[in-house]
Amino acid sequence: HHVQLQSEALKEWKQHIEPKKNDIESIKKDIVSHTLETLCRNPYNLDKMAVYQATAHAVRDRLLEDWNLTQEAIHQQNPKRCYYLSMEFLIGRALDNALHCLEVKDAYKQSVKDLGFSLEDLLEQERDAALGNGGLGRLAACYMDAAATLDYPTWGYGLRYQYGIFKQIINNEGYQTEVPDYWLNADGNPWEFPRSDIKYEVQFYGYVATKVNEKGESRMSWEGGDKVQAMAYDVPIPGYDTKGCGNIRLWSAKSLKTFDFASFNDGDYDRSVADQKNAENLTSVLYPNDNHNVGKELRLKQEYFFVSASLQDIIYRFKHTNAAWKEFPDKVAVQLNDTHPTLAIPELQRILVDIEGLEWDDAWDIVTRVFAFTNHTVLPEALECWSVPMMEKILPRHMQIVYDINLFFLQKFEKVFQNDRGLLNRVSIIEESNPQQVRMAYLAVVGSHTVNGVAALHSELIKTELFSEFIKYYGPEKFINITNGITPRRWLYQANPALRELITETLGSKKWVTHLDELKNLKKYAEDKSFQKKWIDVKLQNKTRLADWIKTHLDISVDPHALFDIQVKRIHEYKRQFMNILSVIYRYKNIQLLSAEERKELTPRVVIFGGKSAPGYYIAKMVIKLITTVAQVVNNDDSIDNLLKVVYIPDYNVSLAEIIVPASDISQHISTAGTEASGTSNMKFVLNGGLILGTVDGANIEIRDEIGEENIFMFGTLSDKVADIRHHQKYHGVPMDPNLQVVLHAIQAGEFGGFETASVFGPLINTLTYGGDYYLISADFEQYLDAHDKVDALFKDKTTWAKKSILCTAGMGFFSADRATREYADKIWNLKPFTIEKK
Ligand code: CBF
Repeated sequence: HHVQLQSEALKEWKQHIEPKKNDIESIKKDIVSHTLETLCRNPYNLDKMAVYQATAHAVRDRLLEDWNLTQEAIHQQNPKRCYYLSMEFLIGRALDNALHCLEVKDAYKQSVKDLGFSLEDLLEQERDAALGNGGLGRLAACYMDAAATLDYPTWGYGLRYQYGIFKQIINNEGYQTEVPDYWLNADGNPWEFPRSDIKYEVQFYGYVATKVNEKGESRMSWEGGDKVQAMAYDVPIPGYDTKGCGNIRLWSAKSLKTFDFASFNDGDYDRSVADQKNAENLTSVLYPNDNHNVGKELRLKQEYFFVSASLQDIIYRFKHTNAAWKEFPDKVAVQLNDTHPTLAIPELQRILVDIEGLEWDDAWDIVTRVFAFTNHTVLPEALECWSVPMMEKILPRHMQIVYDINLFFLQKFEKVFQNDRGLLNRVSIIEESNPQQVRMAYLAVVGSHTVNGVAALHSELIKTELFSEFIKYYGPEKFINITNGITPRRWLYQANPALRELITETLGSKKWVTHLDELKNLKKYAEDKSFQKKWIDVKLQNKTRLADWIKTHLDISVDPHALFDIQVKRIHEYKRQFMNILSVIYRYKNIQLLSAEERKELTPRVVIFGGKSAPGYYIAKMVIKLITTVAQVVNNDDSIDNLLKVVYIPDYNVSLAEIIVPASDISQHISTAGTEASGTSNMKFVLNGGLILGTVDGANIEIRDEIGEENIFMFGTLSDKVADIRHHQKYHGVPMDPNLQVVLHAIQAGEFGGFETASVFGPLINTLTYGGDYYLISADFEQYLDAHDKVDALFKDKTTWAKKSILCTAGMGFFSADRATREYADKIWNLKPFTIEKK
């Protein structure tokens, strides 16, 4: 119930809105006043955290000006809006990003310096907002950046987890252990705004009754059960080169029940607060699984809580415009980031039919014109299914609605494909297992107008495999491809200042920051000796920055002139970090055999790994243990003349990626073909002039097409051959590659950590032998080693390497998140930018 101010009072308010000034004196004043007044600290009890907080508050005030302007502009122009529903937003740090977007970094640097601090030190105080697992969550963050930059009226909706993705610690024995990431620590989070006026009730459990509405019609009604409150927190997302500012609205669960005085008086204090805690537990923690669905009840409740609050908010805003329901799809687009928010489909149908009194078909027409669904994976273990009994218990009315959606869909389907029960079974939203399961991906397909994959190959696989039966009914038009993109702001402009300056100076403007295609103009310098020299120097600076980090944090010395070979991403069998470390062992054993003369010919390598395993993923954790064990042996072997180093960077996150990505010579993206939907770190590395060693999978393929096949090292089985090889291996055993055999023997013989440790690796090695080598490590090993040889050889030719590196960056225009977001806006959302001043 917000108050609308009348003209006189409104005029009065507006007169007192004073824009922040960009001069250093004003900035210092802002920082000092936040120190004294917001934080209640003074110059005698300061620390870096306090000054970081004060600086963050000062910057956020500026962002808020843009945020308010943006809301006002959108309110007045009343355009169609898009809502991006995502259970994950892997945002990372905000301060540096905001300083760049507002183009005030230099002024702040100077101000902070005058006040006795270094801005670089302050930036390090900030905790990452790590509300995501990996690619999917980071993609959502990149798209919010692009939408804000392009002035699209787009908001993100998500959950405000109190604990983001866990912090990874590598213990003394080289195993991953997990500690909670309480990112909202005692110092508070200056980048969020609690909206205590924006709260909704969310219902669970209960039963379904029939009720007669005002029009005398009989309607279903969801009664009883529990209620939890959702409270909004807004996170402003700065746009670059615009006064527009985006928003991610995150929901936090609060109890609706007040303190239970009866139990308190009985002396049962614990019970009296239990309800409160129970409700708040709902948004306590992010499930730490990437590409893996575990089917936990609390997760289902999180998903419903999320979509219920978001839809109530979206509908509240829509109703404010006094438009009729039939206009809803012209005013609202909702993108489902994977199946996680799919319950929004039956939820909107429920609201329209049960509460708003629309007829089923009219409601369904609205629903299917509002939603669109992005699929991010074809891995069977990642596809969400919810058990029907669990759904019936937690969401009894939704379960009925899903049955009806399914029934009507199957009836129509059957009209086209008569007498094919098998086919009907295969496309049914309900899987006839015991217990029955709701196939969320099918529900998402049936309830959306458009389904997109995230890279060309992946979108093709969706059509030919995952949803092939649906194409027969809907036709191919419903299924499109939008290749992922990354934001050039964070992943080049901010993370790589040296390259940013060189590119800007060479191209003569900063236009590339918002028009990434401009990078193509670097091509003409690819063979220019003096430009190559500058380019090589930038890379060396970035490698030195990473080498310093490794020395300071891990006490390992690495030579920045060695070839930096990096694989950082979630640890997963399909991503094949196992194959990488096996090849490192092969390299190590070869070096041992080389003469002094031969060693002179060898390119020294630093192999860098990083990434988290899901806490319950045993094999992935073994891979980490193998890498850290090999690192221990190799790094302490003085006999190999520093020709090889192996580094495991613990707790890989967005902030570390900003240091790691610009420092690669080669990065590895070596998933079994057909398993990695897209990958986005591949784009980040190539944008920063790193070459790729990759399989013919995901976005690697399109990167190759854009930068030229001569500028990428590709190898391995093609996706259309994978099934045959698997089939063959299943029935005839795995033909073991001879070099791989040698490596496995070395592990089994205790060369890494002794016999006891070797036995720990037994189950891991078994995945290749008795396990049938599902991910084709043996089948690809020879080609993989050959590709490594080619990398070694080319790295000796500095000029050719530099040329290829320049052509890599120059060819990456297509992979901007701006292009991808525009494609969503044009092909799916039918969304136009709103009008707002440029900076
Ligand atoms: O589309 C973004 C990314 O999503 C995943 O991380 C995912 O499904 N969780 C995929 O595994 C990536 O390939 C993809 O780039």
